[in-house]
Amino acid sequence: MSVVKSSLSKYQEDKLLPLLGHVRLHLLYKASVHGFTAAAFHGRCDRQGPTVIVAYNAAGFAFGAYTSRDYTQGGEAVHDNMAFLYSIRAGADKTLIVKGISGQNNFTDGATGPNFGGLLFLHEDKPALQSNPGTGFNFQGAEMHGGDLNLTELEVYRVEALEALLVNPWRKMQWTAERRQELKQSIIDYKPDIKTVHQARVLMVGPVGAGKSSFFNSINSAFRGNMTSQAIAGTGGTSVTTQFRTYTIKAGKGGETIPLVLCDTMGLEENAGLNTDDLVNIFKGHVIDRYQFSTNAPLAEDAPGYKKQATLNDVIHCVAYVIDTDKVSILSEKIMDKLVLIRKKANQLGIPQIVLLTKVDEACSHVAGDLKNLYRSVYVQQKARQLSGSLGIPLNNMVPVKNYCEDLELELETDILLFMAVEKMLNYADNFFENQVSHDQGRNDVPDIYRSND
Ligand SMILES: Nc1nc2c(ncn2[C@@H]2O[C@H](COP(=O)(O)OP(=O)(O)OP(=O)(O)O)[C@@H](O)[C@H]2O)c(=O)[nH]1
Ligand SMILES: [Mg+2]
Repeated sequence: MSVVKSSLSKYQEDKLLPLLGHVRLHLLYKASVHGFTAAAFHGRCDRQGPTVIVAYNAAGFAFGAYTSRDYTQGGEAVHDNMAFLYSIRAGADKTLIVKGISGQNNFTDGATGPNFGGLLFLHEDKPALQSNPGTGFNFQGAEMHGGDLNLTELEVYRVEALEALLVNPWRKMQWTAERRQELKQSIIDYKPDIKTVHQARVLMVGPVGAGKSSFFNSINSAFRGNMTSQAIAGTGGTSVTTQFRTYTIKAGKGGETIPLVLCDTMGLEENAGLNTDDLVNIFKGHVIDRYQFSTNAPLAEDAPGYKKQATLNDVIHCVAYVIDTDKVSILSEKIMDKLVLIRKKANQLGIPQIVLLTKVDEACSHVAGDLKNLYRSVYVQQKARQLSGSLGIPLNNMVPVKNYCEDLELELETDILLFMAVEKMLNYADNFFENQVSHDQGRNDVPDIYRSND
């Protein structure tokens, strides 16, 4: 995915930032990239906390609105005494700032484009503005936008307080080359607790575009020592991955295979995507590599892709839910229901589960600037806590990572986070093996619970 670039000029940024205090701006939405529609705006900007809109027109104005409140599409008229409109124009003496009219509401939290009464952006899902001075805010149209109601661009930024870094990180980290080497070696040396099992099989499950395939590519790159992109990753309306894939990884080109198999699945969607019955088949080791998922019907027992005699080598030993950090607050009810159901099935089979919180670089500008800020980012910690609460997975099973996507070279910090995620997966796979203690060590067949059809 190409990085979405801000259209703010240095001049405009220098004028805008002082209006907002000691803050950093994080671009959430850019209409020319994500679409000039209310739905595209809400999809990226709902529940993001304080935001500022920047609209641009051909008359040379950069203008918009700040609110300290969330967009939620709750349909309410919102009073926000922090909200204001502003306009920046090169050559103008000073920036125009317009506070709300006392006693009036400042915006309507509906499903339309952002509606600040006096200014309604994305009018009729077009690059257009509706200007109604006197509604909520009093201003002269000529001063605000020069009377040009066609937008050449519209951006929304999350306004992040610069203090939003914890003094004490919530996880202690060592960002050294020795630590990277130690983690890498411990993974290479890993041996499952059951003699007949040679590799830990970890399954990645999560919404479309969360970064499942990229995680495998990143781990593969970190072990090989150079960038690889064996799994197809990218963005589409629906899941880019349509086959079940089981990937092995080599420690260096031509090196030994590491004791981890990463299984990649099709993304979860509200009404389509990965079928939860197929997932249970995968948990139980019945699905072969390259099985083409069908969203209509799960794999039938008599189909060619169905492996009848699954052994402990074939079953899943740990599940990793892969979730985009920035999307935690906007996971739909249907996706949450699916995740809860998957979690229930995994619990029934005694499979330990962790969460990979991806795209931490996109989620927080402090982290984008320096990955070492990861465990000091208040935003990332909040998202981890929020997801931990809603899925009922303890906070210490939340593992934030950054995948290699646009990078040309490996980075120490990225590698360390990736290796830590794998270390966690292997520790949890061990818990799975420990749960099989009553199982005869010399045997390789699955526990009885795997034979029931629940
Ligand atoms: N900035 C950033 N981008 C990421 C990260 N992980 C993935 N991406 C991007 O997100 C997009 C989707 O990544 P994929 O790995 O294809 O996601 P997926 O979960 O396999 O998606 P489906 O197969 O469609 O379900 C790609 O454009 C990646 O480059 C990350 O950690 N940081
Ligand atoms: Mg994929």
